[in-house]
Amino acid sequence: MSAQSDEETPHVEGTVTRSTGSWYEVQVGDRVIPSRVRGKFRLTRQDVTNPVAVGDRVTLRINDEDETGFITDIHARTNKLSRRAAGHRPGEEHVMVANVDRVWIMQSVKRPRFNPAFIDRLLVAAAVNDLPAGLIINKMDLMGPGEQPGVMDLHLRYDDLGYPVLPTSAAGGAGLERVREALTNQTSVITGPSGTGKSSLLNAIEPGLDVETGEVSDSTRKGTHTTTHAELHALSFGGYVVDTPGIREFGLRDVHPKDLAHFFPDLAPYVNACKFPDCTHDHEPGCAIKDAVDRGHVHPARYESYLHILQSLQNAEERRRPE
Ligand SMILES: Nc1nc2c(ncn2[C@@H]2O[C@H](COP(=O)(O)OP(=O)(O)O)[C@@H](O)[C@H]2O)c(=O)[nH]1
Ligand SMILES: [Mg+2]
Ligand SMILES: [Zn+2]
Repeated sequence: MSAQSDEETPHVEGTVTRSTGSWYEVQVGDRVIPSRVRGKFRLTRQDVTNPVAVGDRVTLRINDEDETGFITDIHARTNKLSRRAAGHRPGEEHVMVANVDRVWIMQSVKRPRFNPAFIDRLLVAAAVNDLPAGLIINKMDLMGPGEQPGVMDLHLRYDDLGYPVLPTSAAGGAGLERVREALTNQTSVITGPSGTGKSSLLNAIEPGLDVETGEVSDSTRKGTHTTTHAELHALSFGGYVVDTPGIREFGLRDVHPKDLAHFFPDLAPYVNACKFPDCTHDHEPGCAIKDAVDRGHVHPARYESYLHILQSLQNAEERRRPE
């Protein structure tokens, strides 16, 4: 079915690592091919701002004269990390990264302070987007001897829920081998608050990456937050990693308050045992989730995060409701 010109040069497969709007960088083996896309993809997907996203596997035809490519096919995605587009096309979907194997939520022991509520919010966002998640706890070198039990508690809280926890020190080198193992041959997204050491960690596991790090002053912070174009960094030991600012709101606002507990693997098993089928697990009598918290089966901090997110979803819903 392909056009005559398609048959003159062989088609190859690659991964989109960068997008600048009209041009895409496609990794094919060790080569990076600047490529364009067939107009038809733009025309047929009007609900999406970017028909080809970073992380997409594509088929392309390489023009050997100028070493550029022409994307002729976009393969089906296993999943995607998207957000609502802002600006001139509000509400449309903007795919940040496609085919993500795991999202790693990064926190530091301190500076900036450790924030479990932030973790829980991102874990829900990851679950809503069908993305496996894990935690990286960086700056372990800043942890005092008395703070050790808190980190153990963290392992129990998250590792037991199926979220791998990797303690690291990008500065001191601790835990880096386990990070390399976890990222090998995967497409990984590292996200988390600014200053936790995401870029430092990438440089530590792959010195050639040369990602910019450092304290971000308040005056320059505004500028960095507008960076919405994710980039896949190829890893020498196989796989890709994306360093991206917060995915905090991704998909969360599409969750109906009554469905929220399903995205907490520790709460979900109890939802059908509540007295009321429409239980919000907040104030109702006979709530199986509250009972599980009281009996020590659910960590109180997790339940607190649930209530917190529930409240924000209910507030958002009220704002949307017409008078
Ligand atoms: N003590 C300590 N400082 C770190 C560590 N990792 C990063 N930092 C420092 O934290 C600051 C922010 O790091 P950066 O990688 O730019 O954070 P990002 O905003 O998450 O990318 C820099 O001053 C780093 O030197 C660590 O493991 N231990
Ligand atoms: Mg950074
Ligand atoms: Zn309940």
